[in-house]
Amino acid sequence: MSSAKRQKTAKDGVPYELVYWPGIPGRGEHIRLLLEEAGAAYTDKALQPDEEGGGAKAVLALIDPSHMGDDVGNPPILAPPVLRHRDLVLSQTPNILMYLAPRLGLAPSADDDDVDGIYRLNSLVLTALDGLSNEVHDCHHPIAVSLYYEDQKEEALRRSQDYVKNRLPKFLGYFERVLKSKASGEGPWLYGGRLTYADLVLFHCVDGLKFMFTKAMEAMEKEYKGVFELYEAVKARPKIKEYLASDRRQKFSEGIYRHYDELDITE
Ligand SMILES: N[C@@H](CCC(=O)N[C@@H](CS)C(=O)NCC(=O)O)C(=O)O
Repeated sequence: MSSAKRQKTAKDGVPYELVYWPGIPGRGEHIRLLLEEAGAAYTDKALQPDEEGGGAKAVLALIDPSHMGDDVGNPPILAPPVLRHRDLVLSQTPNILMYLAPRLGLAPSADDDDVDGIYRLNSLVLTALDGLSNEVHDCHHPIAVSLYYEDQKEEALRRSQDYVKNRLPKFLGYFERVLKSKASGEGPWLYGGRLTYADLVLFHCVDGLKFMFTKAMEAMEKEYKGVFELYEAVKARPKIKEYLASDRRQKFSEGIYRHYDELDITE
């Protein structure tokens, strides 16, 4: 389906709207993956042209310093991704995911027996985003976000070397341990023996890392078997598979996960 607006039935009937930078999967991708797996109705502003109020224009309107939030209690926004649902305007990726996941059946909800499950899942998600997303961005921008990669190449290489040697194995090893824990339950999933949004988050992190640190990730496949099995299991899910092959899925380029040959190191 090529349309930016998908009209599958949302569980509560109100479509979601994602506002994020066009041209990269970025942090917005974590949100897309939940919506896609659940078959939820949503509009992806990144896929709409600027002239129709989409694309970068939608983001810029929200983060403009003159934007003062609104009368229904939504504060101004500093950075995307942003989720709009009914009159709620939310920022911060893990916050948005926590809002969506129980509604989309990808985390225990308040009515479930596992009332604390969502907080346990949030621990896993925040850990994945710390080590396998935020720190990855620091690998190509170790000095300053406001500088070009070309202005910090030497430091980026040093940072990447340390990341691949120490941090990447630490975080992949942690998730391998989670997968072996009793809490993970049966099957390839991180928590409770069923697919949750934490699995989708880890999937996207691994996908991005495979793009950026291709050689290192290949070398780690044997050691962190469970993590890569989870990756393949998510990739094979029918709705995710269809989404990944569609033109709704944007290619990795100049976002968090970037491929620079000189940073594609083993150890
Ligand atoms: N912790 C925030 C980070 C948001 C963020 O850094 N967004 C990026 C795009 S992925 C951005 O546009 N940042 C602008 C800025 O930091 O000035 C989240 O998880 O949503």
